[in-house]
Amino acid sequence: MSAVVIGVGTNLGAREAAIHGARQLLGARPGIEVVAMSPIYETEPLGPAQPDYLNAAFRLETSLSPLELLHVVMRTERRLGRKRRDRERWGPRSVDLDLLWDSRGPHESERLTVPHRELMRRDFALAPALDVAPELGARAVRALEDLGGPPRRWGHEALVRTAGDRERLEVEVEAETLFDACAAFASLGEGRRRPWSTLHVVLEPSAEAFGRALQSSLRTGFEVRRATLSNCSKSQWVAQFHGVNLGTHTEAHVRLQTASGVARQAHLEGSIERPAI
Ligand code: A4P
Ligand code: MG
Repeated sequence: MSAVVIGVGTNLGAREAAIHGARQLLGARPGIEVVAMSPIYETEPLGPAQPDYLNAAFRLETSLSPLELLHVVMRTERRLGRKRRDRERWGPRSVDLDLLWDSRGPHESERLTVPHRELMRRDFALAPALDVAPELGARAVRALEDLGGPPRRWGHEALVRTAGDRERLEVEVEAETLFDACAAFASLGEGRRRPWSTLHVVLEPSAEAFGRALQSSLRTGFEVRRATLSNCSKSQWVAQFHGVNLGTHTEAHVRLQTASGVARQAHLEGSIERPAI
């Protein structure tokens, strides 16, 4: 299995949906697993005057060759509705998927150049690529600094990193809100076509952000130590959080139930166990 970074850019239509759609379609292909997604950045267009882009990157584990991957990404662009007229050089497009980097090393052929020719000159490609592939190294970090640093982050998108195998899956999440994080879990699960029965979630380093989101529901200081997703199906899933109240060290168990697709409609239940004095 090899690690590959795919960059995604979109500035026409439902931009965020195109990014998540690309992630799901790529992850559903045999021989490809999407193991990480960068945050989404909102970036100024390079090229003719056109709307701002959303850019992100996926890290794949794949058994496919670079040319097989190129075929898959071009098919994925078409399935997401990319039209020929979107193909003006550096012009606006509903979705553009590029092979940015491949752990197997450079590839040069008539149809494909990897790393992508422009990678080191584009902050919108370099920043998300570094998020999911720190192996790009000091040269890439310096190049990004020379370009003025990473572009601005868009919305409250979660950074999701996964590790594990069929039996075991660990997910690390960084998100502004609980809902964003849970929505990211749900779409990742769907992308794998494997509704989770149980998911143990490693919350470092974002326990604080989860705690903040939960705090308003529980009206108490709360640090999440452990979270579990269960009863996951396409339309409904349940997240359980276990943590400690920072002020009093009471234990709390929180249950969040939601339906995917309406990620912001969530039902939170909390119970707090006061320690015996
Ligand atoms: N190709 C060669 N190498 C690669 C590679 N590493 N990955 C060939 C993907 N494709 C590669 O692709 C045309 C051909 O490039 C493919 O058939 C493949 O054989 P394309 O996506 O139709 O066009 P292009 O050459 O990539 O040129 P395009 O799409 O006009 O330009 P870019 O370089 O993709 O840039 N501004 C912001 N802020 N964010 C963006 O994402 N993107 C572009 C498009 C312009 N401005 C932008 C952004
Ligand atoms: Mg392209």
